[in-house]
Amino acid sequence: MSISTHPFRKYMRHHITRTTNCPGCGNGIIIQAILRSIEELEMEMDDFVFVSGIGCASWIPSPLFAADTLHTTHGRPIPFATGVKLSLPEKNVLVASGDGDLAAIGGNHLIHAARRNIDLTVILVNNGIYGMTGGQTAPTTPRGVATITSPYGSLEHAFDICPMVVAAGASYVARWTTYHPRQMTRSIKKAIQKKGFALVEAISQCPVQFGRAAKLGKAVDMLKYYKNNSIRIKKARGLDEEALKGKIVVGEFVNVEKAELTSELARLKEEVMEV
Ligand SMILES: Cc1ncc(C[n+]2csc(CCOP(=O)(O)OP(=O)(O)O)c2C)c(N)n1
Ligand code: SF4
Ligand SMILES: [Mg+2]
Repeated sequence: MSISTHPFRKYMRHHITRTTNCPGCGNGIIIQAILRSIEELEMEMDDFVFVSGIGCASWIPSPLFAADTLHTTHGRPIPFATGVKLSLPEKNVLVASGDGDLAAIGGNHLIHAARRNIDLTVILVNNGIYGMTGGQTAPTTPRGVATITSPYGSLEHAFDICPMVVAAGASYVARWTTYHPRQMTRSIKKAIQKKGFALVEAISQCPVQFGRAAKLGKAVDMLKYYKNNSIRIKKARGLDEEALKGKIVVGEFVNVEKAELTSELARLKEEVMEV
């Protein structure tokens, strides 16, 4: 389907006629999941401010979406988003960015935003690599996988993003792969509606950098890999480390209600003004 006849064309800027993604990139599936969530929630693009950093995944909202978008510096979308949310608390602030952007250079911002439980929605696109800059090892690259900077296989242990963000204090955390677009959409809708820090980790294929280096084949082979190696969190909870080796645990990791920063600030402001 061409971009001009796509049912979500109405959500895209008119001067954009082509995508920045390579053929087979998972980013297209994630773009659809975000836009479908907005459509199914019957929300408007004006209800949102979209924020991204630098990397292939950072092109998801900007310049594609016909909305207020902030394409910021590498690793810093969450600080920018925090500033937007504090000054415009009525807006839904949605960050869409890569694993390198949010969990490597931006890792501290990620855990501290979760700790503060500020009302942001974060779509963390995890392709296990620095895609845009040529395929270097990321903190999310699975141990043993070869990349351009670890040709004999990465010796490092990878971050397990979802449990890390749960431990930091987020209100909503879920993980799906691009093989699970419906489930991903349901989680993005919940993340948007959650009053608090909400993160959806989208495991996504980068056939050009990751797939080639890890010898996982083309995009379809990577989707089949996700299908065959994903395991629901409920089932995973009963299994030991050995049984979970190589598996992608998918589902909801946490969904709780707790005090949120912008509401707490508004409450405090009222209390102080009354004195
Ligand atoms: C301060 C700074 N350091 C490094 C870079 C180079 N750089 C740009 S994007 C990127 C990594 C992108 O990886 P990721 O966030 O995973 O996005 P992907 O391309 O994989 O979607 C790097 C290292 C930069 N632009 N700025
Ligand atoms: S390099 Fe990888 S992540 Fe970047 S657009 Fe191409 S396939 Fe997608
Ligand atoms: Mg990446």
